[in-house]
Amino acid sequence: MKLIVFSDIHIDNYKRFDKQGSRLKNCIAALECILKKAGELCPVLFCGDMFNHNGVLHAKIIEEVIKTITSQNARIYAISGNHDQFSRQTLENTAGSSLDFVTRLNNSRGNAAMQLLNGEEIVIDNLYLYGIPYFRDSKEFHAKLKELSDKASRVASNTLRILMTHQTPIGSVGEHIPTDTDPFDPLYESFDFVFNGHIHKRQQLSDKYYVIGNPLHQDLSDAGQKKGYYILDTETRTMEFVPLDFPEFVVGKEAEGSKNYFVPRESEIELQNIEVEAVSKEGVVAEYWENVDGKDRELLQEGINLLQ
Ligand SMILES: [Mn+2]
Repeated sequence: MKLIVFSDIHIDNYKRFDKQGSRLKNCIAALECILKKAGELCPVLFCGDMFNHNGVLHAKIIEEVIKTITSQNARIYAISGNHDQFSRQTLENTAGSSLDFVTRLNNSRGNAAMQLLNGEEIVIDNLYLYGIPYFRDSKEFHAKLKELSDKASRVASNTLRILMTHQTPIGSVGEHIPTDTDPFDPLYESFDFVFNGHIHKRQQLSDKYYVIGNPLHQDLSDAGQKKGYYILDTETRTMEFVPLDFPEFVVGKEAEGSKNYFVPRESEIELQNIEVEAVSKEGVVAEYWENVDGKDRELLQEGINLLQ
């Protein structure tokens, strides 16, 4: 059997670099490419962040996503990422999730089947699949990981055990950014593969631990990276990266005839008469936050509290 694995598509009607809805169209086209490749027989694993704007889903976005999933008769197994969630995931409470709406709406319509995993074990032929939605609290994530690791360790070893997560593993980000799990944690030993979302740069962190990455460029932090998705061959247990061809963020001067998004180098931005206002520390953090993420107000508040 083959499995398609993708993550962090962050579907939204972006305004920057948009030409008459082109950015949303590209997100939907990428989703369609991936689901088309899966065909009717091959299950698709999705590691979180289907949507970009926490708690806000335009009707057009919902309609486009569901139309694409139903038209491709896709069978999708997913977990909620932080951007899908609009309330906090804890051990006691399942976070509210845009992906949950879309799953229910989708399953009421036709042949397509979506399933959102929330810490349970499901069996597909000879495959045991586990999924943990995004947890902000690393201790709670660890407790859930332990529970599933114990479950997976009791499964016969000639089966394939796959775990999906949406966290920040050691080795995936710069040393100053906090991480919340170690790819070499012995709890991962019960699984044959771990597919993690959240971090948009794809990386293999151990023989089994893969950061899947996003399938198309979202912003300047993607510059220089080739994006796409993975195919897992469950017989040979090998992963193949499949690149996708969508517009990319590029630092530098606009090249004529290119579909890419060009962001001028800082030195090329003309300095105008910028009046420097007296801003508070909080203001600086809030503005930085708007630029890098801008959605997660709860986390922003935590950052500001930390400053005070
Ligand atoms: Mn993401």
